[in-house]
Amino acid sequence: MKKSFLNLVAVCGFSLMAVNVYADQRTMGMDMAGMKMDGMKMDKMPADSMSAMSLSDGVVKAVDKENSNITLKHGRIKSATVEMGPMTMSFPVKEKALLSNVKVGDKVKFTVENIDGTATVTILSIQK
Ligand SMILES: [Cu+2]
Repeated sequence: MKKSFLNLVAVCGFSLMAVNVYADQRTMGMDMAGMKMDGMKMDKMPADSMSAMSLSDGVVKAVDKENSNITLKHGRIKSATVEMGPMTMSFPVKEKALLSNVKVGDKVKFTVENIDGTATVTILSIQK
């Protein structure tokens, strides 16, 4: 349930929408008494609801599909959970599928979030 919820937020990109989905899921979770999920959801929520609004610019320097890793020369990053200046560095991606169409040299817009202490690319879109 957590995974599909995160995907939905990433796709819809509207924080208001995300809050509504969150409210529904939370109610549902409480109805299914005994499911211990409220604390986890509450921690995750602020980052997810804001991530779509904080895209950064980057240029792809390397793609490592096997290890779900991408190297980006990036501009300033300021997402809900990650902030850093411009540099070239590699990031793990949240889902392998994010790398399916991207090539070295592509310009991208992306979002990085702190997932379990690691700056991870959660949204990646290729700019034409
Ligand atoms: Cu960096």
